[in-house]
Amino acid sequence: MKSIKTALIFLTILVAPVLLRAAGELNLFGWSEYVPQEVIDGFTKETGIRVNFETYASNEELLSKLVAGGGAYDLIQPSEYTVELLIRRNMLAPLDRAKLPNLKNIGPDFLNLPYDPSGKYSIPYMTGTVGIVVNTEKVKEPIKGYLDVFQAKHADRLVVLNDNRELVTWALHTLGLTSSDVSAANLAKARPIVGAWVKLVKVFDSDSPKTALLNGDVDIGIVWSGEAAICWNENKKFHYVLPVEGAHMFVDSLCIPATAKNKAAAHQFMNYIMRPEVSKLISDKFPYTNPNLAARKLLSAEQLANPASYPASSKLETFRDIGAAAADIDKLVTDLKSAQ
Ligand code: N2P
Repeated sequence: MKSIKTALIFLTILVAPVLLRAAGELNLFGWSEYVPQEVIDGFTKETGIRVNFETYASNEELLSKLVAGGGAYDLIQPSEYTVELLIRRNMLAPLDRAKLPNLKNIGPDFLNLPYDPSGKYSIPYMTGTVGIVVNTEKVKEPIKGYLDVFQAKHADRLVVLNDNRELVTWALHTLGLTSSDVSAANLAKARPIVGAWVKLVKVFDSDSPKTALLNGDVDIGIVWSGEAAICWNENKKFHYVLPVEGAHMFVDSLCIPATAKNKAAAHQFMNYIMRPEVSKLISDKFPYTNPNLAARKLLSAEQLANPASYPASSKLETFRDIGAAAADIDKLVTDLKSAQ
């Protein structure tokens, strides 16, 4: 009897790692502060699939690592304009809809958008806006738009996203232009504006811009809405303002690179995060605008009333792929920052 028991224990020790390996792995490359560890752990617990998770803080970082990584990633999380670019370059694998029954939970307004008109390559993860957080205990005058933020009197009191496309777009908006009006002539007009702005900024941070606001290092921020929503949850003195000149509404997706080696696991993860109760966990931790309407039903009235997570609609624009001008924008901002 004892020897049978011992044999069984040995067998388990020998077989378990093989089974685990057979369950496979998933290389996830996503935005920082966006995918809760709890969700990743829940997926592994249920499926046995080990998730290797790496993060980035801009679409441009994602792109350069994707190109350099040569097949290292199975699942990525690009924003709308980057999905469009990746499709144009044939860098995404078409999705197998049969493996994604939970797509039914996503609101129709978030499906088949212009960056992926037939929804062949992407599923929406979260959406949000880029707007202004004001510490109203410190800033008494009304802040309505970018021009109110970038004032000499606010020098060294600002945190803004470390994102070149965002920065240039804000300047274009103050000129009455859209995020796609990126001709050389328009960029030349935006240049001195961005040049003056970068001098006023205390902190550039795309990972966790809330930190500088919460610890009182700065009084105003231009940040992702989920970061603003966390500030509001911490203290109601932090108000969220969508800039009057126009603001970016991003739609961040999950996509599978064409070179991915674990496409089945990637589909499994996509379907997993679209479960209402899993998607709710994402909203609990990172309060962006959840496109999953079944999950929204599980959110509290307070979560849905957070003005940064669910803002009253305003002048919003999603970015489009701008081709070669993206490199010009990168250079423009990099030059201005290093000239400081
Ligand atoms: C999460 C960043 C939000 C993504 N930290 C902006 N597209």
